[in-house]
Amino acid sequence: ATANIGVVGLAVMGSNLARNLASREGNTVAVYNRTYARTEELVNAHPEAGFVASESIDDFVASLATPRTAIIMVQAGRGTDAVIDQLVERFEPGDIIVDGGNANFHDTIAREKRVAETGIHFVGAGISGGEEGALKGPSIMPGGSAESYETLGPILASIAAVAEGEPCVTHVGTDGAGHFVKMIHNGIEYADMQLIAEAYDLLRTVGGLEPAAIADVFAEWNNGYLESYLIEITAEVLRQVDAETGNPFVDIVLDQAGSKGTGVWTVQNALDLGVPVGGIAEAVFARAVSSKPNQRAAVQATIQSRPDVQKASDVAAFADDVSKALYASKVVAYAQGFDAIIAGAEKYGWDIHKDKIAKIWRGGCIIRAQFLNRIADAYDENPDIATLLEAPYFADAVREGEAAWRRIVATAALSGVPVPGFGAALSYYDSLAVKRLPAALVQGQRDFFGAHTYKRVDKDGVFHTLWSGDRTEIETEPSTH
Ligand code: NBP
Repeated sequence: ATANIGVVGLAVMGSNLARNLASREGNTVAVYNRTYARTEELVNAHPEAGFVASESIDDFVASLATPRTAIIMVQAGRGTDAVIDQLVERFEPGDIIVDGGNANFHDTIAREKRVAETGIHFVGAGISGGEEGALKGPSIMPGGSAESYETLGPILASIAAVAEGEPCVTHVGTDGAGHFVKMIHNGIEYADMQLIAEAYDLLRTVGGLEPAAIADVFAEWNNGYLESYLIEITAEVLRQVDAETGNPFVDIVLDQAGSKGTGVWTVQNALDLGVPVGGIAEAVFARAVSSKPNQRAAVQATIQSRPDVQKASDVAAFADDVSKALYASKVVAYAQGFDAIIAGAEKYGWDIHKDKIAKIWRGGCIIRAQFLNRIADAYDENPDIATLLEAPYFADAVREGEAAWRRIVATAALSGVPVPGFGAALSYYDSLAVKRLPAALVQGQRDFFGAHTYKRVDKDGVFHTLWSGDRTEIETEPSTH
């Protein structure tokens, strides 16, 4: 037994993670893949890594020093379960199995329970950053027991991205906490991407700018408060020219966005938790709408004319408005994502430190940005704030951008530019900001058709109006006083 860490599953993610591990001093990395050819390919291509390769799972397990630690990087779902079963059969109490794939956190909770019964630790670890992250340093969100993190923590810290001197890894919480937080990360990523796409659409349609000019705008934004990996790569994508046609790359790509499901999971779970995540949900829906060519064509065929675009007269001022609307909408999306984390932590019993989550997202992952420091500061200052929008920095940012935000949503509506992200974020903000909501009328409707009862603004108790009778009010539950 010579290896201190093993990797099972050597497709793109696993082989990159194994190479990352092997590049860190002190690690000897055992590798195993169901199909041996893949193992051979990796080992031959990277002799410098000094991999300990095994053709059989038995040899792989034997090559691990005790307590054994193995990271599974195989296809989420059945592949993961198959490997867990193989390892559980051969591991001993105290050994650690890590699932680094994109598992659904409900599966992780069930797997942890099943594996923990054998005395073996099971850690579901969200790993973000794609193949480059896996190789050069991802953001890592491990769940599982605190005990297993004592062994695993230093290994993960050695391969994680580093942001401002700190490794982008923290023990998120027990059992499925890591995969839950990874799921929310992906939901926020959907929202961030959609908002950026809407900003591009506005700059092009209303601002009249060509993709290359918009790339310049984004590159400039990347030097300011919007600085982020996603803004940076957006500029690169917009600058790209198609070699075949000479057209902007963005114009030759079919406008139907795909998704792999983690954004959908975020919204499904937010619905279950009763957390409004409209900014994230609209981003998921926007991809779904884009991928309905039949419905789009059907509506387009019925249209006589489209609204006149309210062309921007001062493009620089318009771009400034768009950047403020983008920032305010982004703040809302992140606030909603963190609300979902808070609700998940409460429901599933996780002691999640919001400031630490914001910090481990500063490097290695897709939503990496300086901006996350502001979120970390806000929760560090007061972990119990009701919403990020209450934190002084964000309250100020939204206040400063508010007028621009409204102008942009109004201009988009008048011009017929779809802004589901900007619009949902602004409506959410207004819903929190307005003194009275029409929810009072909804309560009245519910009481009318379903006797669902209501509370009054002026006294305690629960009431029902006899709508089909003489319409007098009765108290259905006595007041607490
Ligand atoms: P894939 O998701 O394409 O899975 C291929 C690997 O799974 C191969 O090693 C394959 O072995 C193995 N495998 C399968 Br399929 N069924 C198996 C079984 N029943 N028993 C044992 N091994 C099995 O690999 P990937 O794209 O490298 O992704 C790995 C994990 O990382 C996935 O969970 C994925 O969702 C996640 N991921 C994360 C990111 C990110 O940014 N965080 C990006 C991409 C992927 P074989 O060679 O014998 O077929």
